Amino acid sequence: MLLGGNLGDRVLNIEKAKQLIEERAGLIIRESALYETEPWGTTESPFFLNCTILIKTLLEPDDLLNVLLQIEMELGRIRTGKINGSRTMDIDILLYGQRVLDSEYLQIPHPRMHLRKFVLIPLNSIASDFVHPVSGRSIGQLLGSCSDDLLVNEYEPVLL
Ligand code: PH2
Ligand code: MG
Ligand code: MG
Repeated sequence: MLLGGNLGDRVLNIEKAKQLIEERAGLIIRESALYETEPWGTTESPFFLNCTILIKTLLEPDDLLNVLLQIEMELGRIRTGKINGSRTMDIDILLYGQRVLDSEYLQIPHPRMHLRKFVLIPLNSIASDFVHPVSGRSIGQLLGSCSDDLLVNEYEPVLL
């Protein structure tokens, strides 16, 4: 999964999201560092913090999605209807094992993940050999051929 937000206390929101995911969806097996990332698909937003996690869950994808949407709401997400708009928390299912799913509400693998370094860099750090079920290419390979050049840097908190 990919977690990210660009409004409010970004670090705290990611910490809270991870805690709620463990309480309601399943154990976090791996997690990436936090990355500060340039907004993709919009220019007038603040930078995002993003990270990826791998979880072990008993929930089916659509039940998992409902749990994640509920957590987004509890963390103050307001859906403005703007595509790629600013938000306190967005939690996206990128992959679900080797499953491929295409419904009105949920597409797995995430259809734009291979275009975005803010996804591929954190994902590569926890699952570089994982094979994408549609393209048959590993995360490392997808990253190697991704032409996105927006900034993605490991987050270094400013200590006062
Ligand atoms: N999410 C988006 C659109 N743009 N840009 C960055 N850097 N990080 C995101 O998580 C992000 C984005 C839509 O969900
Ligand atoms: Mg998203
Ligand atoms: Mg989302």
